[in-house]
Amino acid sequence: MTLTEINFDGIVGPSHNYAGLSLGNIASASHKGDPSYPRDAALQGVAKMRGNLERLGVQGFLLPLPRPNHALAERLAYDGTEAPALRAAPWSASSMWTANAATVSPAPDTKDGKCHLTVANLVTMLHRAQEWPDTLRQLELAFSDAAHFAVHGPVPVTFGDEGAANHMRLCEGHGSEGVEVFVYGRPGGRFPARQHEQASRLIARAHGLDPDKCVFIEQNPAAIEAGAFHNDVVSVANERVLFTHEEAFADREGAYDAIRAAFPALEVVEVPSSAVSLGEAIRTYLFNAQLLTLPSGEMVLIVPTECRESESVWGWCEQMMASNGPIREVIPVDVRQSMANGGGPACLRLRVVCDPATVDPRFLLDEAKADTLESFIGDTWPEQIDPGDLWSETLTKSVVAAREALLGALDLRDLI
Ligand code: SUG
Repeated sequence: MTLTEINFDGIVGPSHNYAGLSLGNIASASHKGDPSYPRDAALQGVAKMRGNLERLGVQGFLLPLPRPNHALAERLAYDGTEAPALRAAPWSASSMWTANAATVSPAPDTKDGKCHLTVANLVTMLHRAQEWPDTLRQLELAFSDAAHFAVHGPVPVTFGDEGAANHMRLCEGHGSEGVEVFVYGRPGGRFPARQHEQASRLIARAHGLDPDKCVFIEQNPAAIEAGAFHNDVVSVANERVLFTHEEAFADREGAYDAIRAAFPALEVVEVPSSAVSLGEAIRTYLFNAQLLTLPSGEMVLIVPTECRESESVWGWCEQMMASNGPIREVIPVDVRQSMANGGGPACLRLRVVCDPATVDPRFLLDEAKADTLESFIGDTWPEQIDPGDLWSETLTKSVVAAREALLGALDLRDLI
């Protein structure tokens, strides 16, 4: 059995819009009320997947969830008079950020030798808290092979859990035993701390991880304050490399020491604040990058194009590429529609280390399926959504029809 890292990208749903729903997410707040372009957004996502399929030879995807969510609207006693945020929540296409779908512990790390996935409860934000039941259904379908996967329901709602966005894994190779790093926030700041320490500890126990191979680290409150609402906005790990901003963790040295104690081969690639300020790192999403090991063994970093346009960020990247460090190339991709809601290349993917043959093949991409996605999205996804369009009969009909047509084309009508 060949264990491979598969990136499951969220296909951007036809209801993608900018409602400013996420307190503490600066991009989302600053684009509130802007027109959105769901077709462009979804095509940008497919182009990113195509690039990675070509680079890695394997790529997965998860489907948009049913929107508008009439059951949520009913629970909100929706009658058209509510505050704009409540009006918009049932329309959110936020499941596109699959880094928040679940926390994943690959088979080599777990007691029973299965890959464990716990769906994230996302309780901190109303528009995200509606995701988990439909996400769970999808995970149960994609990873239904019970000999290889264990899919868990959400942790109790008392403990906010935002999934893989606050979880990193260090290992010699994806198929070998890893050290799992859980990053949590402490409440009490200006913005919500969305990952609760107890949620992370509970998941580590439920997944059957070896306590000596788990590290729990506090996120820097200053980073949350500056807009890093998830840890993956300020650091990312791949194999033995931790790529991080100097100000990512509450106790910088303590964090590196704790990881090194469990994983002595750790290589930290740290970007100092003097080279890239915390604010610029968050604005450009340098760390919300996909740090990938190519089949050649070379490591590359897929960053948003915003990084290429920033003097300090690109200057640092060029210097890094010229050095002899582990990250050999930095590749910009255009995911601007997602970025405007605070979601970069890393937010758009959930990493699952497994044998691709054990995954329901309907969730795996190939060139022909990428063509299908492009053609359905091009024909049926709304070109533009203005905030006032939400709940209009025309838009409601068109987003429902667009999603259902795509599910039909992918033989995934089970998800309707
Ligand atoms: O939860 N934005 C998402 C972005 C999630 C990014 N994910 C990771 N960092 N892994 C969020 O804040 C904005 C929706 C709106 O405002 O309409 C939003 O939900």
